[in-house]
Amino acid sequence: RAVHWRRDPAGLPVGAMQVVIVGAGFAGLCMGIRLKQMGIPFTILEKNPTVGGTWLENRYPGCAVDTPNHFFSYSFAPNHAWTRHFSQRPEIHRYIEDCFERFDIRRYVRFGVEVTRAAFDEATARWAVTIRPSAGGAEESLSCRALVTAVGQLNRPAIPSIPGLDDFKGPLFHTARWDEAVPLAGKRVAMIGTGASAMQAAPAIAPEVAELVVFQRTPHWAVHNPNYHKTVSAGNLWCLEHIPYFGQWLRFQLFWAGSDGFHASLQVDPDWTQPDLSLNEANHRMREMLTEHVRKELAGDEDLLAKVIPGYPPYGKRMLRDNHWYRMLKRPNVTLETAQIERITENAIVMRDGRVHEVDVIILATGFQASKMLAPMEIAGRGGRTIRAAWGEDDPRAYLGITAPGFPNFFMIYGPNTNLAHGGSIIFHHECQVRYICQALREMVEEGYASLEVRPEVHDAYNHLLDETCRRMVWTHPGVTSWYKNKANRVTVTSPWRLLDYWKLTQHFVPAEFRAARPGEPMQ
Ligand code: N01
Repeated sequence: RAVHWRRDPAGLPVGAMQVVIVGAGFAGLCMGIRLKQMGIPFTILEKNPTVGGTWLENRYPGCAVDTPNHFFSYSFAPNHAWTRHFSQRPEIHRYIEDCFERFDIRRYVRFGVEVTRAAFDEATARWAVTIRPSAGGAEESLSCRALVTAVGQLNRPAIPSIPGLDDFKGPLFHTARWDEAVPLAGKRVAMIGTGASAMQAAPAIAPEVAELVVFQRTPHWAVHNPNYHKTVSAGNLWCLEHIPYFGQWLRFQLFWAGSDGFHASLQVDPDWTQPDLSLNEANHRMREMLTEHVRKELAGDEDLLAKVIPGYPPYGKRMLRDNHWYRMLKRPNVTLETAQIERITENAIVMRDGRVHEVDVIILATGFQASKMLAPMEIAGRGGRTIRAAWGEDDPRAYLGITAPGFPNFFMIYGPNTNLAHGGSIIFHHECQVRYICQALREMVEEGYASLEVRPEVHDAYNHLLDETCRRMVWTHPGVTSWYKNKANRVTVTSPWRLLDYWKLTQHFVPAEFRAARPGEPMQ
């Protein structure tokens, strides 16, 4: 629905609502499509030379999605031709590219520019956005009424501070910066980390390398899904193509499973008798099911089994999908190393117990700096106060994960506490956030507001409830370390709400929760 451009007695000129979106991945594209449909002018700024965000940057072998694709795609752009239930990176990237073309968004994107700083000017109620070419060069400033960040949470690789890392003479790279020029065939390869990236990359390279040493600091739980490696059957493709609403029904089922499915198993039962291992009955049943799968896969290798069964409850860290991980560990050319790394030398990784693994290549599957949200951009709100000052080093907070007091006309997609850790599609979350932001912008245009800012008490009450809810969930379990939390053990990244709850929370923009001002007037 296009915005009804009310003739504005307060003087906000028609067309004064220019929006800058930072990021041309799934989230930025979604925002652009909706703004275009509303008739609101916008520009998307993208640091890379083309679209795709995380699906452009992560190019490691085996890179794929682990949310079913019929849900991990836009509700308004269903793709009935997914070849797999869990598609590989190239097919997902093609889908994103196709949407950019189909909705004619590419011409709104400025590629190869990084936003270094955005500052809100209270006199004009506009954001001044400073950009510079990604390849280096002179800075430039853009002005807009509203700023929307769509930069994701998982875009700055976490490089571990292992002593001697810089001494290594061979190739060394992070999974999200995969060096395709480095041949791995016949090489001795070290992979540090056993999270979602390693779970996909290691089994993909294991058959070609001479030796693969996987360095596991903590084991992760991984679930078996019979569809994970399957292509979509001809029967399903036919149904998707020919039966009305079949695609929506499939999507709804996946939504419902992600919404309700295992949410109960994440809640701490204070009376539970084995709190180290599980949280409640449902969580314990999950533990038994997962353990049974690993037992079957490792058939009798008790040493390996003892190393890979986590000591913390299921869902404490992100639940992985078994990508033939356990079978890979049984390969004769694969070693699972669980001792602590002491240091790295020019050609080896030395363990704390003195053992040495000589390797040719080191791959860091060590994750991302998720809690340092929006970094390295500097966002300065009212009074010049930066978001870093408001959040500290690693304590991001926002109302609904979208907006923060002191930062008028500023909206985030995939902001604090919006990551999904219990099933569901992050694209669904993006769509909830985009719909909410569009309603806020519509409110501004139709009411002639120059600025709009969430009330601090609304923000604080929401975050209080969120913290209380997270405290009763598996992520704050004392046996669990993860990137879902900051150094103070507060969950900053992940959403505690079921999909349905978040959909309801963001369904209607409530004007009373915001302060607003028409041009030249004080905030009310
Ligand atoms: O990163 P991670 P990831 N010494 O942080 C270990 C998304 N994603 O890139 O568990 C030794 O999960 C660390 O050990 P520990 C998805 O949301 C999605 O794998 O902290 N080890 C851990 O094993 C995912 O959750 C897909 O003890 C060190 C690993 O490195 C998120 O990205 C695919 C270490 C990091 O795991 C991040 O996944 C891929 C050190 N100093 C990624 N530092 C899909 O399928 C860290 N580790 C959609």
